[in-house]
This record gives sequence, structure tokens and C-alpha cells, in this order.
Amino acid sequence: MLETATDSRAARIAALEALDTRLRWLSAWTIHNANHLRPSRDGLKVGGHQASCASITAIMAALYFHALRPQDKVAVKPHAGPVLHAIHYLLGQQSLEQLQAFRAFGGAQSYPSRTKDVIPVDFSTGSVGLGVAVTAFASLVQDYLIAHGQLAEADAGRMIALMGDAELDEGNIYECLIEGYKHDLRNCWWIVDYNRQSLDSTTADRMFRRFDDIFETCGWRVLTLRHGKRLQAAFRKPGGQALQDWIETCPNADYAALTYQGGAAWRARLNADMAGDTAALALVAAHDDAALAALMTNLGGHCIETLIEAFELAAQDERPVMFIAYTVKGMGLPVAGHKDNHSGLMNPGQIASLRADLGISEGDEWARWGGLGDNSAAELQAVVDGCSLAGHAPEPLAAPVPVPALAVPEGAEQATQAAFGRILLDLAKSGHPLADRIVTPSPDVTVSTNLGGFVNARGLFRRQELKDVFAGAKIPSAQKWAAHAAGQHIELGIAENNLFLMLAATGLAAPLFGTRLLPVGTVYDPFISRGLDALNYACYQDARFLLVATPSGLTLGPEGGAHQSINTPLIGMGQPGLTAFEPAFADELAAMMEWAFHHMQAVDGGSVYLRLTTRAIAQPVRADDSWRAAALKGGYWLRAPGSHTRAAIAFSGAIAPEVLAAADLLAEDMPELGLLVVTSPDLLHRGWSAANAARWTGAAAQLAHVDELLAALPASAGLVTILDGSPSALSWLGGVRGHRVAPLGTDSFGQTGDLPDLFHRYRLDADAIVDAVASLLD
Ligand SMILES: Cc1ncc(C[n+]2csc(CCOP(=O)(O)OP(=O)(O)O)c2C)c(N)n1
Ligand SMILES: [Mg+2]
Repeated sequence: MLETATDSRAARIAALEALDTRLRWLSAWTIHNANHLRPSRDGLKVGGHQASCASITAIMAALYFHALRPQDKVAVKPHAGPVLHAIHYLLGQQSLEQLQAFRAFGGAQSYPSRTKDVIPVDFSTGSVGLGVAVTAFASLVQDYLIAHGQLAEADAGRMIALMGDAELDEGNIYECLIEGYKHDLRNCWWIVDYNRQSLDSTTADRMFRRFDDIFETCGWRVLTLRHGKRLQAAFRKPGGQALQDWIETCPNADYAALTYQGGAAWRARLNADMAGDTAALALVAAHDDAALAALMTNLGGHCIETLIEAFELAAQDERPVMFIAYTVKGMGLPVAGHKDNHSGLMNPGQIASLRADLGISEGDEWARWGGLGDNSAAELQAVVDGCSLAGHAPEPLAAPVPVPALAVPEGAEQATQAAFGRILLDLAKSGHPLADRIVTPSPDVTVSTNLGGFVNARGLFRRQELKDVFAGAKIPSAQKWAAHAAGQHIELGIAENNLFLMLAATGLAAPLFGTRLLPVGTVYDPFISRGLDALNYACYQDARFLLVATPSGLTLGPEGGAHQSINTPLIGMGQPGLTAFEPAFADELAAMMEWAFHHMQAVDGGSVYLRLTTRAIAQPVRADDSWRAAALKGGYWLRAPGSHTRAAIAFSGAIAPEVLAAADLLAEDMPELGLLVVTSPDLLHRGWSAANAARWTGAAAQLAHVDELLAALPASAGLVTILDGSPSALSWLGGVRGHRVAPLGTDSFGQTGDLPDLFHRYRLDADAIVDAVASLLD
């Protein structure tokens, strides 16, 4: 007999249903193994989220084994990590050893990780909300590449987030929605696992339909997958309308509790609530307890047919789509619906009975197709082998972009912020290939961070052309503001969090889309804190970007305490994946930017943070270039100490004039005073730690750069450390070789004022430095 299209669709749905079950089993078993079978050495709970996985296995089976295309990229909600590993295990791309080492050292990570997992992970997730929003920014980056001729429109993928419903509470989602609307977001799907449970309990009923409104307002199509096909069929039967009405008005908590209690509880409640409606009662009575429980949990997010229909509908155009897929947290597990099931684990008895229900023999738990006959196994294998992930080769390494030598801007007095703008402008005008790959996102501080010159030269980016109305009306303005497809500046709204997610997405252009972009994002230094989690998130997944934070510290002067950054040098030191520099002089900055463009492209490289200022200061006259290499390692002697030196001043950034003035005041008494420019407390400290670690890791012994620098200072000498920021960024220098330290810096909130007043009040002036030197000699 010939197979019809309907038969083959039905067979496909049946296969995907079986794969849903496999994923539920394998994810549950992986977590069970980590918690109950693998020996524990520390008594800590290993954890894992069986209920969060079971909630989304149907969605992931339908997506990965049916709807996904090779060019699509997915962010998987953190707690469904084991499902992603199970998918790759079925594909033969994940090893048994990795699954058995889930949450163990070197094993599959608890939450999908681009850098630490051995399977391909498009976006890391973990901090809820960020992995969702990054897909929208990735889609904007994809559009940028298409507009710049770096990617064919036909190769455009969908950027997809599989998200928990509690992620909808994160504010960054709404900041992203607004930005997405402004930039005409497309090719983005967010699939909500709408189990109406978060970590602590069930979620607020009052949000019902609010999400639809919010997303639709922002241009999204909302597809609500509330009921599965079996429930829909029941609704069409006599009494069905009453059942539907009951379900649709049932509070989240009641629904979850009844799901947990099972068939008999459903029956008792429905019979009570629909008493008098003979048809509805008959409909309920036509199901035994098990069938009734199965019917009542046949929600859209568990119904393969509903899911693939929705994906097909959404795929008809490019509009961003939010799928609200109703689900049951812990679906198919004994913990289903229980409000405490988020971190709840099945006990050994429960997992054994689930195993038995699935026909899997003891000892066969890890078998890919355990419990299935040969024919079914072969059928499922064929579906799996036919999916887009099978045989999908990783993106080839994107070709590096050459980096030219960056010239130092002219000027006897310069501020690092102005020099930054000048260097970028020169680069833009040079026509060097590097300039073509620079993208400059900024959250409404383009002009005030000196990106304006670059933007004038290279234009704003918009897929659709946007005229500069002021220029058109011949109203004088220093800033051109026309946008077009070839523009290279991405103007964001003021929400700094979006800057960091945009840097994350742009900084992943090479691994995601095969073309390197070199993002240079600007922000006011104090407002780094607003996007700190997103910054960490970007670094965690090894996105490569240059963050230019300016102005900073007390040099903001009249802007006052609310704008003064204090602890950002410590953020720079503490953030893995980010090398922080604070240049004092323009030539240091040019060297750092050149270094940064290399570092952003190096295999073992990373991102770079430059803390700049608007304070113009006198530039040093250099005898030669010998400072340069040392500056790029974190510091150099501006005036080297001698064998009789009794004190040295180690300083960072724009308080250089105060340091030099103090040196002048001390010149007579201390002709051999040392002046150490610390260009990067971060690099110095990292180098020191690495050298210490080398002693016990067996790596070749090395002298840390900071050790080498301070070796020049006699052991009896004292060290004044000073920067326009938290003094602890430098005070540790005394620990390297035991020099006595007098630390200066700011560790309280600032206020308005001019620099002499502020530097005096916060003890950053020459007098304070002289006092500090004196204190060391007492
Ligand atoms: C930013 C952040 N805050 C808190 C947590 C801790 N946390 C992990 S999961 C979760 C709730 C998840 O609920 P939901 O998104 O609905 O996922 P699901 O129900 O599918 O497990 C919370 C609060 C986190 N991972 N990230
Ligand atoms: Mg949830």
C-alpha cells in the first residue's frame, strides 16, 4: 500500500512523540546519575532540574528534530541543559562519559556553555533573561552583516530562545523589546515554556494575556499554544465547551496542584465544579483516572502536532514570534505540578518505576533506544539522522582582520577620551580594512564619549535609510545623523544593559556567522555597573569587544557624585575574560587600542576595557619606545628608581599631573624618587597570580612583570599608590616584594566641584602625595 502524506505526517508526529519521551528519560536519568549513583566526596547536593527538563522536552524534540535549519541558532533555557546534551547524545555528538560526568569536573555543564561544553552551544545561558535577549541582538547583528554584504540574505537564520516563563519577569527582556522594535527586529523566535511555575512557586494569574499585549505592541506575533489536539477534540464533544471554560478560568496554582494529585483529584474537582452539567459530567466520566489526567495535561507545549503546526505558521515570514506554549512543569514525572518541584529530584524508587513504565530494563538506562524494538529504534534513528544538526560542521574559523599601527594624536595636552575619538576618526579616514569591521554601539552617549567623529565618517546603521532632518534643513550641527545600510554605528537607547548584550552578540559574530566584527562600545564609566551581569555574561561566552568607559572618577568634576565611578578599576581586575587598562597618556592609549584589536582576535585572547577621562593633561616627551612593551604588560617606570631610592609613587591615569607636581616638590630631598605608571592593575595582578600559580602547576617558572618592576626598588623603600578610584586597585602592590605602602584613592562618594577642590578633599593632590611619602619615611 502506498504511504500517503497524512500517514507520513502521522508517523513523523509519532516519532517526535517518542523522541520527546527519550529526551525526558535521558535528561532525568543524567540528573539522577549525578545525584544518586555517582559517588559523592563532599556531601554536597549535585542538583539538576528534572522538572524543568520534562517541561520542555516536547518543544525541544519538535524544534531540534523537525523545525530547526542549519543556519538557525538557539539559546536553551539554563535548566534544560541536560535536554540539549540528550539531543546531542542521540545524534552521536555527545559521549556517555560526558553525560555521566554531568555537573562534575570536566563533564557536561549544568547550564549550556559555549566555552566549556564539548557539544556545540550557540549561546551560553545561566543568568535568566540574558540568554533570551541575546538572541534578539544576534538577529540585529545578522542583519548588520547582511546589509554590509558579509552574509547572504538567503542564509539568514532564526535566532531562537527557549525560555522559562519566569524569565519574563526580568527587566532586561523589556529593554530588549523596545530596542528590537526600534531596529525592526526580524528572524527571532522566543518560545516560552509556559509552565506557570518559577523557582519558589506558581506564577501570578494576573499576568494572563498581559504578555501577549506587551509583545504585540512591540511588533511581535504572539502564538498561544494553550491546548493540545486531544483537549481540542474533547472541547468539540458534548460538554466540551464547559470543560474548556473551566480550564481557561482555572487559577495556575489549582491547575498545578491537581496535576500533581492526578486523575482522581481532577475527577472530584471537575465533578464538583461542573455539577448539574450532564454533558460535561458525562465527558469526564468517559475517561478513567489515567486517561483523565492525560487529557487534562494535554497542553499545547506537550503536543507535538500543535508545536510543529505553530512552527510552520511562524516560518511563513520574518516577523519576530513569541510562542506561549502552555506546559506542565515535571510533565510525565511523579513531581509534575508540585510547586516545590524546581529543584526536586525523583527518588530511586520513582526513577525505577519510570524506567519500568518506559520498558527500559535495568542496566539499559543509558542505551540510546533502550526499551524500544529494533524497528522503532531504526525509525527514530532515521528521524534523528535527518535533522539539521546531524553532520552540521562547526563554522570555519573566521579570517583575522589585519591591524595597522595606530598613530598617536598630536597635542602637548590631551585627554584620553579625546585621543580615543581622534584615533578612531583617523582609522575611519584611513580606509584600512580594520576600519570596515569596526562597529560602534553606544547607549545614547555617542557624542559625549567622542565617538562622534567616527560616526560622521562612517554613518549610523539602519536597514532602512533615515534622513538627517537637521542637515536637510541646513541647521548647523557638528554631528551628522543620517542612517543607512552601510553605516557602522549602532545607536542604542539609554538602557546600558542592552549595550552589553549588543557587545556580546557583535563580539560573537565570528563564531556565530563566520565574519569577524570588532565592536567598540562606549559608556559612561559609572554606568558599567548597570550592565554588570550582562558584561559578565558577554565575557563568560567569550564574546570579543572593546569597551571604552568614559568619563570616569573624580575627573568628572562638576558632574558630581552620582556620576563618579569609584570601584570600576576593581571590576576591571575582577572580571575574567576582560583585560582592563587605564592609560594616563595618549601614546599609551594608542598602543592599548592596537593591542586590543589583536587581542580581540587571538585564539586565547579576550575583551578589553579602557577607563578614560575628559581631563586634558600634559603629555610626556619620550626619549624612545622602551616604555611601550612594558606598558602593555601593565606598567613601566616613568622615572626609574636608583639604589638609594627611599620612595616611589605608583599611579594610574589622569592624576599624573598631581604625581609630577609632588615629585617636583620632593625633588630636592629625594632626587631618586621613582615614578611607576601602572597602565593596568589588572594585568599586573593577573601576571603575579599566574607566576605564583606556576610554582604549583609545574609550569615553567616565570618572574611576574610586577615583580620585575618592583625588583628595581630597594626593599627598604616605601611605595605611595594613587589612582582616581578605589585605592585597593593598587595597594596590593606592597604584597609583591614586601614594600611598605601608603595608598591613596577615592573610597567615598564624590560631590560637585572643580578638580583642585575635589582633589584636595579626596586627598588626590600633590600635597596629599607628599604627605603620604613622608608617612612612609617616619
Ligand atoms: C538572574 C537569575 N536570578 C535567579 C536565578 C535562579 N533561578 C534559576 S531558575 C529560576 C526560576 C526559573 O523559572 P522558569 O524560568 O519559569 O523556568 P522553569 O519553570 O522552566 O524551570 C530562578 C529564580 C537565575 N538563574 N538567574
Ligand atoms: Mg516556569
